[in-house]
Amino acid sequence: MNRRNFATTLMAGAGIAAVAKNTLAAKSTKPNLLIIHTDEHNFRTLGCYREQLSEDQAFVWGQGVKVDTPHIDRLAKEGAICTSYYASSPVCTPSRASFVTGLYPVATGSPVNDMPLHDGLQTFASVLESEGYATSYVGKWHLDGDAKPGFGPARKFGFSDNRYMMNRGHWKGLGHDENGKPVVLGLVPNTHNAKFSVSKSTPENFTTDYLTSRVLEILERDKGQPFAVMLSIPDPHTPNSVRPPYDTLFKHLHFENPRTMEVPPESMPAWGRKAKELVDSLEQHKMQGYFGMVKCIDDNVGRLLLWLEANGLNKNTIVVFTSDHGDLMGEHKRHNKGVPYATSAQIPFLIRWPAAIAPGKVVNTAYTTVDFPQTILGLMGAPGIPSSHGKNDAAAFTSPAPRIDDDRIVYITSSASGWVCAVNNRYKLVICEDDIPWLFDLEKDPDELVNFYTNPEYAGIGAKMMDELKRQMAAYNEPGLAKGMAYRYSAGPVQEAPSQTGKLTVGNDGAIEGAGFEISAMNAQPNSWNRALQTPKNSFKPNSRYTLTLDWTSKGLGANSEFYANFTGDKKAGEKMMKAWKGADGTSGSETMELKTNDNPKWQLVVGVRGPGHLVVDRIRIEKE
Ligand SMILES: [Ca+2]
Repeated sequence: MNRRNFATTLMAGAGIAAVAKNTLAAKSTKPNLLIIHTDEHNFRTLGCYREQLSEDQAFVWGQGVKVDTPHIDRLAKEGAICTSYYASSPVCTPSRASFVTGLYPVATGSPVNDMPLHDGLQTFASVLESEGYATSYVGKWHLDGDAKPGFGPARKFGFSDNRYMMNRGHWKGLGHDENGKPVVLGLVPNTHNAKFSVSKSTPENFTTDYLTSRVLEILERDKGQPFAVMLSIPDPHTPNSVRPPYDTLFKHLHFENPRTMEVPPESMPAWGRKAKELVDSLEQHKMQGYFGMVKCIDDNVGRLLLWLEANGLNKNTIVVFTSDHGDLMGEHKRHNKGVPYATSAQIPFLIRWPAAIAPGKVVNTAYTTVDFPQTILGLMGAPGIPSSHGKNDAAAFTSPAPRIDDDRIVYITSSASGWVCAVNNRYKLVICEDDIPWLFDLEKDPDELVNFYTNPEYAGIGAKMMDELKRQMAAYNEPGLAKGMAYRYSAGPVQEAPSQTGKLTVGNDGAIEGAGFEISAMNAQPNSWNRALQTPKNSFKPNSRYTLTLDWTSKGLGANSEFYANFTGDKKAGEKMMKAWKGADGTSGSETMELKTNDNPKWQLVVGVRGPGHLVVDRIRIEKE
């Protein structure tokens, strides 16, 4: 029923005065919806997320290396921020398929990129359309197969105005042809290449601005009736380029390597090391360009918020800011997404609705994009999608509680590449074909470097996450199960991947210091060497004397296992100084060691456990004499 029919129906059974009153009531209570959706958005690049994090987590590229996002932050201040919202699958198409349909990707026809949504699926937009909303979609869609750019696809999935829906492509300039239809500027016929100079692009034709301007036109057109508009900005996805002045705004910033980049590949989970290219440095101009794209997005969010305010629509318009997945931006030696690490799989999710959501609310409950349709429709008082896999958790958002901390477990999947994951507001369990299960404690180890799965203290939570993961994999037809893929459910007697938690710093006096390193290798092979920490290359000056002091605690060292500290110089020449010691469970100790380096600048220190055991390095200090 559209709004006109609604009014007519009322008129048939009531007097004119009653109609006027009811129509007004309907108008004032039916909330509008504006979704601002970005592509590949690292949540650490938003001020409101940095505020939720420790300094260490907020500034992984160095102190003060940040982009300010006052407009996006305003949505969090005046509404709710979700701290555990995940892509159903951290890639474009499947995550978006879940976001619109409320189904796990395999049920949508779109479990991997460029596969089209099944015909006839209901979406939150088709529900709102039948509720009388003016529905529109502007920007990147990626659910209509491999069409590129593919403007205005015939299948609309409830977005009645989809003129500016663009299937896919990350071109930087958009415009109109002589018939007023959107075009990619400079597109070379029969190719996907555009001859378009970003450095000469303008607020009229740069893609982020262009799409926002089209949304403003639609809002102006539809403001007299309930509307639901989704703006899908293709940035800050690669290529990392942006129009002036954003292209030079962050030239002064130097991005340091995130500490998780310094971990040796052999200490990473198998699903983490599988990348075309593991990176060991950052390209400064690309990082600066990413920040520039985010800043441009924020300013465009500001344009939209200003319009709502100027038109008196702030209070009754629900504004959502989110993305399809994240971008690791160098963390864990990777760029982009596709893995369950936080900045790949977790998405920003902010929702402002002054009429119903208390300002400054923090929702820590875990959700995936599968939950979006049911919850948004629930909030709007519209019927849900009957076949949805998602949860209507509208009550969590409308409750007066300033903080929601439900330990609900959700399931996320790679859809295609052989890992699955269960996550809640504190723990994350990942299983794959060729490694033992990895259990992260996101509170103790937000860098996601330590595998707690084999730590006896975590046996209960590990089993709980595993049971729930298996249940959801079966319930939602995990594609891996359908293919008979043998995910490993339990740890066998295999070598543990070594892990490093703390950070070493080099002081002004040349001393190297660090704390909080930990290794859990309870199921390791008797003779395996497992690292807890290693110093960066070239930490030691040639021909110098050093003293190492190491305070440690043992938590379950096997009878034949040892802790060790090993200085190595030129490995081929056998330059090595090692000390090993044993410690019963619960004991702690302090070791000292002297090192005299020679001409070789490559001296390095590795500390770890040989064989099964759990070692905590409470403090390490290496002083130069
Ligand atoms: Ca994407």
